Amino acid sequence: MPSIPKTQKAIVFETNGGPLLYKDIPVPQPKPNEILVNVKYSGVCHTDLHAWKGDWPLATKLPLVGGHEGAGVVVAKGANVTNFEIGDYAGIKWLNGSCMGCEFCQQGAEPNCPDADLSGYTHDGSFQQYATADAVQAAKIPKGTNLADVAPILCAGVTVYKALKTAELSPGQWVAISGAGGGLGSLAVQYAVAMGLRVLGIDGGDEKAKLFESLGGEVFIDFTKEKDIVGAVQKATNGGPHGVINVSVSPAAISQSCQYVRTLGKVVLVGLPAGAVCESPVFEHVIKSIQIRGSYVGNRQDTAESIDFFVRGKVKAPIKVVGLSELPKVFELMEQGKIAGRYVLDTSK
Ligand code: 8ID
Ligand code: ZN
Ligand code: ZN
Repeated sequence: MPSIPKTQKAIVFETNGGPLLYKDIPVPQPKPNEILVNVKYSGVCHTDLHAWKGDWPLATKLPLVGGHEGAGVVVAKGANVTNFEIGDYAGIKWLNGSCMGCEFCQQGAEPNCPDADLSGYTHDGSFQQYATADAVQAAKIPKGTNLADVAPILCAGVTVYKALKTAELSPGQWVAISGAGGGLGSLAVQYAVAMGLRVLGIDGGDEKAKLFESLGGEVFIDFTKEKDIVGAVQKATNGGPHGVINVSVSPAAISQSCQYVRTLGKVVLVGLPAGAVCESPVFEHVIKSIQIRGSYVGNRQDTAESIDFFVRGKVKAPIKVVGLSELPKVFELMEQGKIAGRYVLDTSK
């Protein structure tokens, strides 16, 4: 049996927007249905920044340990857990647990459960060295997997994979990724390429343009330089993309996607800017018969499938690894839109 310490390092905040304290806290005890994961690496998702700021209409627990892209090793488990053994690799994801009995859980829409328990939001998450997770929802990660590389798959990967399925596109069709250079976006480009789609990306700056091309994207539009985004997107895709995956944190970019999407196309909403409204002019919406769909992480099957793409080498998030204590700096860069790809925290530093 691995020896489990009584205390551990974590990043904790006591008020939304308050100090991000790097400090020692007790190691949690798994409940009968939970595993205890020694988190080795955790990705930093923009959702963690929303949680810290408290800018969504859903309260976080306080004090809170954020984080929901945790990859690590199972070191203990509750008496009822039969699907994980000590030493297995496991992933902490956004959906920590759900009721499994409501009409949404029963049809596999577990993220939409009204009683969903959320890692790094209503349940202490992966910005600590030891985190608990409901064994039913915890992700299975094959032994031998690189835990730093797989971490971003646990939210960003699952989410964009599900969003692409929600767009119901066929190989050879155009998909636009709005926010293509960020954490979700850079993975969305790769999943889309792996699915045989033609990819147009929108984001800002040369670093993100270069990253986009290195990931297999075909056309990049820089929103900081292009004045007529709608016209440029429609021209490059010969009439507009068949689907749009919105992973930016910009209400204007989201509404714009309803204008440039192709006739009969699908606009998928993923990014969650605070207080945003998606505006679609009703006349064009009807005449073009477009569809706007929300997509929220993924269920257990989506998780397994998205991890499988990673294991088979089809997708790999462009990551930068820094110590857990560096989280405040990562949030600062994220707020400024300066992160190309994903930052991953090493919990040992
Ligand atoms: O299940 C879900 N729906 C889900 C899951 C995970 C994350 C939703 N999210 C949400 C997050 O809460 C956040 O609101 O998706 C959003 C994006 O998360 P992220 O990818 O982790 O954020 P990022 O790495 O900061 O990337 C955002 C990108 O958007 C670009 C930025 O430059 C950055 O690269 N961007 C912005 I801000 N404005 C833009 C614009 N006008 C833009 N790109 C194009 N046009
Ligand atoms: Zn996330
Ligand atoms: Zn439920």
